Amino acid sequence: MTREETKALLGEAEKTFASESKLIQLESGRAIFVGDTHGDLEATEKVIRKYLKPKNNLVFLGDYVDRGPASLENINFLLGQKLEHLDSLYLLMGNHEGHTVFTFHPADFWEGLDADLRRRYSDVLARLPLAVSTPNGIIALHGALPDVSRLEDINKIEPGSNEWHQITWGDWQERAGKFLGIDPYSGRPQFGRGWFQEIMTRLGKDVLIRSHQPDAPSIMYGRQCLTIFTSSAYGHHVSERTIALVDLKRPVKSADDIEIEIV
Ligand SMILES: [Mn+2]
Repeated sequence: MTREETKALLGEAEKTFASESKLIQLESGRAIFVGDTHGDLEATEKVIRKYLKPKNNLVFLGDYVDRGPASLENINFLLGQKLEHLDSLYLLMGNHEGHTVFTFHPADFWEGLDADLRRRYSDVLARLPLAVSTPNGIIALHGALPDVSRLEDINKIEPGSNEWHQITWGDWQERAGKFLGIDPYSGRPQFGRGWFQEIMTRLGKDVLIRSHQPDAPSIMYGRQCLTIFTSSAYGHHVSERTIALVDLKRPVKSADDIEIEIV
């Protein structure tokens, strides 16, 4: 893509995300959740080719850039697909989309851009929605649950706020407690079982689907917290690329009600 084509794509994407809610409420059909792709364009193309079709809602859980070999191609492909499939493809925000909101290393995608394009990508990606809700008990987002009193309050979360950090940067630990502090090495806020139960009760949800934390057990908290990854960029930490499929008409009470496929 030329610089002009890239800027045109970013301009259109910015308008699209500005008109989308931070909380996407799915209504019917099937939902397909895709974990971090992190520059794994091949995984993204495979998922889009197979699952982007009428009556499917395809939800990517963030972290499209950095780590893998094709970050620029991956994000540009996803943005282009989003513009063509406004009501069936959703791109949630991961921490790697918020590089200028909260800087981190390594960030090979961001550091490889010139200052002008870095600002444009960051302006556009800072507008991505934060969470997906389904009528059958699921909330999906990148990391951990935000400290909001009602689901709709997610619409008011601003990039850089405490709640934004919880969603995009938060990790879960398989132990008691609510907020367990900030990990001194990664800067990630850590949460325990008490936080999960309290916020899920407030939001009226049964199952969380998220990505972000390669060392997390794939199923936690009474089988109500599911962590998936759809990238080869994690090496030995994540051996398979998985997606989660849900029929929105059927009740979902635990991970046992969710179909997992390897792509
Ligand atoms: Mn992440």
